[in-house]
Amino acid sequence: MDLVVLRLTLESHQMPTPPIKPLEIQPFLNQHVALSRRYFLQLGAVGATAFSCSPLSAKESDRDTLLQSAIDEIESWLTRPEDFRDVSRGKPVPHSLSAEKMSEVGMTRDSWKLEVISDPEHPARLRSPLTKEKALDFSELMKMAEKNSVRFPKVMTCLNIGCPLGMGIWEGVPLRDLIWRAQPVNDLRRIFYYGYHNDDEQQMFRSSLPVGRVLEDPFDLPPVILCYKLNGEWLSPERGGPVRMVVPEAYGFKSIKWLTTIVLSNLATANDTYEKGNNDLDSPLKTFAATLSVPKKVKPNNPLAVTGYAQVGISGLKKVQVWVQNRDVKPSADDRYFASAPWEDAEILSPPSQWGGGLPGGVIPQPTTGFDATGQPKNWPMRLGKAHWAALLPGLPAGEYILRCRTIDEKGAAQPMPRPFQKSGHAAIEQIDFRVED
Ligand SMILES: Nc1nc2c(c(=O)[nH]1)N[C@H]1C(S)=C(S)[C@@H](COP(=O)(O)O)O[C@H]1N2
Ligand SMILES: [Mo]
Repeated sequence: MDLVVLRLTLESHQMPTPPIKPLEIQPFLNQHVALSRRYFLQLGAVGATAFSCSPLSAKESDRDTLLQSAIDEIESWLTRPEDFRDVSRGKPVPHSLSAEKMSEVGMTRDSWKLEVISDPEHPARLRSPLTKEKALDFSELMKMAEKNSVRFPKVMTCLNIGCPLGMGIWEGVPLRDLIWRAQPVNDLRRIFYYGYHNDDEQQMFRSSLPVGRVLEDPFDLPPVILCYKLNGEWLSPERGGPVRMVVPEAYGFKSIKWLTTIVLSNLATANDTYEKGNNDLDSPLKTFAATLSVPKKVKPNNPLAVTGYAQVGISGLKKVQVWVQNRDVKPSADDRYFASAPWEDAEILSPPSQWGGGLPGGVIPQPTTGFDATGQPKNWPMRLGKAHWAALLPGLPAGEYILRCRTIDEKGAAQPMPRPFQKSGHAAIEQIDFRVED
């Protein structure tokens, strides 16, 4: 609960994203999966080219033990549903209600109902709105799922927090399948939707999409879904169950939890609750990197192992790079994003041998977008997912240093470009201080 309150305070005051320090991250890494050595076969070779004085070589058996043990501590690729960071508004937050109350207000699979209605203010013409008596219930949703359901991996990230909340495989029915049930015929330009909000208009958290995004999937994106499972398990109340919206390419605020109402509208502009607070409502996920572990103190001339993650945004991920700056050497003031610094490539880790996240049987469910029939990824790293990286930095003389990491996306843009503004999602270059001393 305290955590929830903290997040909400952060959000409502629109504070800058807090830098992610290794110590703060630790509590969230509740499920370190010991990744098998065999899996990182390729790493040695990549590492050796990254740092010329690195003791790495192309042979697995020669893999630097310092780096390997740092890699062994990296969080799992998928996050257990209960380990997601929670961003939920409401007094009380709906997932804290008693079981009895939840069943009274439709927050259980047995009691859930979803209405699809026309916007009274900007009506869309519908032949068959799904109002009160005709509202969809969970068993009907499951019937739709038998005909057509999808699963895709996606990282959930709050536009205002920056550090991903969790990585999941989300399962659901394409929203458009439901929209067609309402038989829209005309005057439909936007779809907005909201969830249970303690029956208090003031607490409503609403999001919206242009109808075109719902009816068709541009740029090979997965569809927008009515999501009922996460990592193979029924969606918990905390994650927005029984049903939440999940918008693959969007920041978290588009993925409304405890979904109750879908409104088909002829409104031509966005009307998301997140508009308040100066948020950029049309921003797809950005690519950026951050550290997971950096030693605070190192002995002179001893190599340091550094690990981290990258959020792979809409423009993909080509590289993760790191740069160590001696505090005594000031970078040039007109190079805001350190574009001319001597960045070195880190290693983007291969797919893990264990996915984590509490997947039943530990296997990727079949079929899942982006994975083949044997449960292996078709491409790596995966767009809209997470990737992990590691680097072995050469030993340094005594002094105070700043470690920075950044991504290069598939278009060649170096973080925080091409979209550096904070209100379209976090992409600022992280900086971590460390000291080299005896
Ligand atoms: N009904 C409702 N849905 C919501 C929210 C909310 O407060 N109420 N928060 C949104 C925001 S801002 C984010 S970032 C994500 C967080 O999802 P998570 O709590 O599952 O990590 O949920 C979104 N869906
Ligand atoms: Mo958010």
